[in-house]
Amino acid sequence: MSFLTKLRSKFARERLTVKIAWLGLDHAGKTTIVKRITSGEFDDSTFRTLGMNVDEFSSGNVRFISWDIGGQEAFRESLWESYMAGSMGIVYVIDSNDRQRFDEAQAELWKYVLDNDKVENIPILVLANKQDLENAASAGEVARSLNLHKVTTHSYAIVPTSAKTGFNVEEGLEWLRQRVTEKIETL
Ligand code: G3D
Ligand code: MG
Repeated sequence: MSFLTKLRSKFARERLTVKIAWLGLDHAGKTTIVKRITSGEFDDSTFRTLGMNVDEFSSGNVRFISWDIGGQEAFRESLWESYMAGSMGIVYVIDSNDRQRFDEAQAELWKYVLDNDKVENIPILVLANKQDLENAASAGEVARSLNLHKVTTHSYAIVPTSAKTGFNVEEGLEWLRQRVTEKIETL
């Protein structure tokens, strides 16, 4: 067995600990999704995230250290870049019901993540959240608004979710778990 093969099977057996960063405008639902993952329930008493929350949760063989960063403008400018450093995945959350802010969400995603030389080629999971709301935009509409078809530098997926009902939250996380695991195995 070659050294690399041995290393890969060691990774497959062992738990990987991976930092991920949650990004997206304020009120998109980041903190509520993290709460849903860690508690399995919808908690509508989340307070506005001032600064950041750090949580841990597991999916399969991966233990995620999750950094949920306040989305307010003051935080975005000063904290996003430094908090993204060392992340092996980014979750970008959109309020699919707030079409008025799609342009702003698109500009932020491209400025801080996709057009940012300092962000390495790490997988990006886009969550089109709040799908339980009647007028929520579909994942396709959100993808078009974010210009995701122009992404060539990162592997990405867009998944419609609801932190309220739990719809697709685990599926989204599973996509990220697979991408992160693959990336580590090809190192
Ligand atoms: P943020 O961390 O991205 O800033 P929050 O966003 O998690 O604080 O959520 C902002 C508001 O959206 C919260 O409501 C929260 O309950 C709500 N929310 C989050 N996800 C969903 C969802 O999937 N569906 C619905 N219907 N609401 C959601 P409040 O009322 O506390 O502002
Ligand atoms: Mg928050």
